[in-house]
Order: sequence, then C-alpha cells, then structure tokens
Amino acid sequence: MNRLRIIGAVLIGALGLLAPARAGFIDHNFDADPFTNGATFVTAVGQWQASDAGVMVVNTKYVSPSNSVLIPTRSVLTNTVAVTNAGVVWTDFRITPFLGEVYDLSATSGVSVLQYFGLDGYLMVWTNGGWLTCSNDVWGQPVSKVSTSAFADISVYQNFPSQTVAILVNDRVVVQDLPFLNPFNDYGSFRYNEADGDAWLDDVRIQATYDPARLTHDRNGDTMADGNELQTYGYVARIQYVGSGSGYPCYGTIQAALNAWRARDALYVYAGQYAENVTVSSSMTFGRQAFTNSGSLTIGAGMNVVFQGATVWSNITIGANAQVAFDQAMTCSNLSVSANAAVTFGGSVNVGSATVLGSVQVSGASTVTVATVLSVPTNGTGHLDFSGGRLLVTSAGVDMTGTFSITNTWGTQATAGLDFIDDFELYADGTQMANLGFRGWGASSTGILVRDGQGVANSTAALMPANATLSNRVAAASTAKVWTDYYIRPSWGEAPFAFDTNRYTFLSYVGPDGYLNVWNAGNWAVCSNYLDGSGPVDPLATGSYTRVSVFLNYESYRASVFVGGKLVLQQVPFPAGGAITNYNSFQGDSLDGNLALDNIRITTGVPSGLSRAQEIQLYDGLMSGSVFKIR
Ligand SMILES: [Ca+2]
Ligand SMILES: [Ca+2]
Ligand SMILES: [Ca+2]
Repeated sequence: MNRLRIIGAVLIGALGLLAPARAGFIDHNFDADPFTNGATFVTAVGQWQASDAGVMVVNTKYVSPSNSVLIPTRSVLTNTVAVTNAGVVWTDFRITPFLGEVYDLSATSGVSVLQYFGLDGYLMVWTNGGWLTCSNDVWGQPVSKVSTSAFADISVYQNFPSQTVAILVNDRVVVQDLPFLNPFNDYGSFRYNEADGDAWLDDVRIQATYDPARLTHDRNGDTMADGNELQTYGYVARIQYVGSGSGYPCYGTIQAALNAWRARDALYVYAGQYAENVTVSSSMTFGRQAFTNSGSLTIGAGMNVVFQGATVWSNITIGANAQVAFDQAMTCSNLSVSANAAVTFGGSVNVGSATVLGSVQVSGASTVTVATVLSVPTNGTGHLDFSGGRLLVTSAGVDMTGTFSITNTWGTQATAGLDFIDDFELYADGTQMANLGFRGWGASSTGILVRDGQGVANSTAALMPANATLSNRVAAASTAKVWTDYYIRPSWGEAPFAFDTNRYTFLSYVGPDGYLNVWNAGNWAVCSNYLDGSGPVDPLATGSYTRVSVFLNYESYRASVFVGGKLVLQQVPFPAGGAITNYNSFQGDSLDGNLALDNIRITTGVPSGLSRAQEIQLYDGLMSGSVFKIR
C-alpha cells in the first residue's frame, strides 16, 4: 500500500486535511485577495489547506492574466466545506491534471466520490468495486480526452437525499445515478491528492446550484440544458432502446426497458420479434419502428401511451381512463378497452375480437377490421367514432363509417333503444340489412341492401325487393307516447290479406291509387285529405320519397297519422286495443314491388316539421277553442 501512488485523485466527502475551520459554500477563482500570486495554504486561506508550501497560487497557467493553484508532486490540497442537511451540492472546478494510475484504494474510506484522471485521458470513477472509465457520456457518445496542457471542466452533482452522484466532464454527463461510496448526510470536503506530477486547479465552486456559465449544453435535445435537468430532475433523460440496434442503453426485452424508463425518457423499440407480456404503467411514447410481440400488452389505468410504429400483439388490455393512440397499423387477436378509456387508431387495424367499454376512435382514412364479435357495454357508454375511417366487422359483414354507438348485442338479432334514428349514411353501399342486427334491424332477405344515391336527396337508403320484410326491434322502457317518423318510396298495391290484428298497434299500406290506407276500427281508411281542411293529399309517389309520421299513444291506445308533415287521420284505435302497452318493432313488407326506406326516427319527442303535432302529443287530436275541465 502506498497512498502516494494515488495520482491526481479528487476525493469528495473526505475529512479535510489538518481539520481547518469549516465554513459554507465557496466560489473561488484565485484571482484576487487573499489568493494573490505566490500565496500558499500551509495556513488555511479561504478554507483551503495544503500539505506543504509547494501548493501555491500562480499566474503562469493561463494566456490571459488569471491565477490558478499549482498542486505539485506529492501534495494535497483540501477545502473543507461544511454544509449540513444538504439537498443537492455541486462541486464545479477546472483542472489541468497529471495523468496516471491508481493503486491505493484505502482512500475510499470516508469518501462519497473518488475519481482520478487515467493514463488514457479519461476520468476514472470508483464504483461497485471497480474503476469506471468515463470515455462515453450517458447517451453512449464518446467524450474528448482530458489533456495535461489544458483546463478541463469537471462538475460533480451530489444528491444527498438519494445518495447519488452525477459527473460532467466538459459539460458532458459521463455518469449519473452513481451511489455514494459511503453514506453522507452532509457535504464534508473537497480534496485533491497529487502524486507524480503537477496539476493546476482553478474556479472551484461548491454551491447548491450548478454554474450556468459552464453547463450550457443540451446534449439530449429536450430543450433543457443538461445541468439544469440534473438540478431539476436529478437525472438527464435518455432513450431506452430495445432490441437489435444501436443506441445506449439497449435492452433485450421491452419490459426491461420499461422498468428502466423514467419520466421524460423515450422508449425506442427496434423492429423485430418479441415474445413477452408487457405492462405499461407510465405514460410514454413508443417510438418509431414496427415490431411484433407474440405476448400481451397491458396498459395501466389512467396512462397516456402513444405507439408510433406499426405493432402486432396478442391481447391488448387498456385500463380504465387510459388514453392510447396507435399512430400506425395495429394488429391484435383481442382488444379490451376498459370503461372511460379511449383508444385512437391512426392506421389500419386488424382485431380478432374486441370488448369496448370505453371508446374507439379512428383518425385519418383508417379502417378498423374486427373479425368477430365486438361487444360493448349494456349501459351504452361504448362509443365508436369512425367519422374519419371505417369499421369492418367481417363476421357480420358490417362496413360502417361515421359516429355511432352500438349495443352490447353486436352481431346478434338485437334491438335498438329509443330514440332510434337511422339515415343509413353509416353503412357502405351494398351492406346487407340482414347484417345490421346490432342496430336493431332484421331482414328476411339478403337482397335488402343499403344503397348509395337511392335515399332522400340522393343520400343512402335501405332498398327492399319484392316479397321481403325489414324490421327494426326497439327495446324501450314503457313509454306512453312514441313517434315513428320515416320516409318511404312505395309500390302501390291492394290491401294485404288477413292478418292478426291482435299483434299490431298500427297497420297501413299504400293503395292502388297511391293513398295511404290505415286500419281503423275494422276497416281500411283512405287518407286522401288533410284533417285541417287544407285539401287533398298528393298520392305517395313511387319515384320519390314521402314522409309518413305515426303517433302512438299507449295510454289511450290510439294512433294519429301524418303524410307529408300534415295530419291525415287521428284517434285511430290500436288494432290490438289495450293488449300492447309499449313499442316493440317497426316492420315494412314489400309485397309485389319494391320499397325504399330512409330517415327513420323512432322517438319519444315530437319530430320537428310536423304541423300541429304538439296538439296530437298533448290531446291525441286536433283541438279548437278554449276548453275548461272540472272534476
Ligand atoms: Ca483563476
Ligand atoms: Ca437536456
Ligand atoms: Ca339517407
């Protein structure tokens, strides 16, 4: 053991030499009194204490007239800074070192940080029982060597609460998160041991904050100078790489990188095949390559996660209140979106099956393909917004666009709730109405199709060939008054044959003269005049749409009918009388010709645009004069 073989070593946290008076933070450039040229430190000056008189202030090391402290061979210089209950302490200094080797590690006793300048010009730091060569910064980029002929800027960041150290060499973070060699709650001293050659020390600054004139670079490009990052966050942000590619640090698994990830870090997964179950419990961005993971993805509640590359997963579970965006194509076998969570797709999506209790939104011209059943909650909060894209459910033959909610019985012969509104603009041209059971539709024939350009104002409508039946089943809580408002392009024909009047609250057909015929107390009533006396009704054209509106009152068991927005019949008894007490279904039959349907609204409120509809809603019939009732 030979302590003097410690070459150019800097010890922080050691006891001071000869225990001089302890005082607070310092900021010394040795350019002014008491550090005049030739001053020595055998007797302490400004908390500085030297081993011998060879340690002195000189003015020969700079081109510009400035003093530094010469620390010759086999000398020690110490400054004893006493800072109790330290949070963060920065030790900034400039040094022209003598490069060498270290043999004696007994000096680590009582030291929080021990470093020296190695023969190859790199800062060496003792950690984990070995010397760490600081030839790269914490982003894996090589740093310049320290020269024996020029000052190097060294900054040591000490975080006493976390007992960790970060060191910058010439404004490059070469290590961070380095544990103290020994535990300290207080800053003790700064000590420089020189053994084999001469070193010059200048601009020693031991303060609670870094020197902003020295630490100005933003090497990681997060728009905050890295010294400031250390000061603010205790570490500088990095990119956590995963897979086969360059970059530092780079992990073999996504989860390992996630575990290392800290706030403000980026996560970069290289293209490749992964096989792991991944849990994301922080908000972050996955950049920017496509990768395949045969395992599952679980995103914790409340997290905000963005995937910038195309990804393939087995199962994806998105926790409550989480927000997840897939900017590129995404494939998974099962997608589960928890309540109040939202998932946004910016690329094409292939999902084997999905459970959506939150919302799914598609941006851009994306298509979401769901192979099998998509289930959504019974409470109706499942929300699908495909206004910028399309939803394909291949098993159900569904091809939809727009904004819509779906019920929990997707893919089955389901029922719609009130208010039910469908203008058929959601569906792609050619969609079979038989496949729209999730919207309450039922069709007797695959030939009943959604067709573009066939609806009201050349919009999209449902077209029925002859001998077909189209229905919509409504499951609604018992509601006294329901309006069914729709547009039809009928065929004219004879009255239907016998039917079971006990099954219906309202029956109508379009007769051979184009008038609506309504079953009224055992007979067909021809609706050829408006009840308000405004004249005859135009026959319902076979080449254009006519609006028909039916009001059903489940308290009085009577109906009223509007054609073209005006009342044609009122107080029509339900064929079934009082046997039916709430709305069940709407059904259209095309008997010997075509029938087209558009803009159907089954609502509890009065549809707009109907003349005197409020009177019907309130009184079941047109009223005149002033009525007073006493009971
Ligand atoms: Ca100076
Ligand atoms: Ca930065
Ligand atoms: Ca339409």
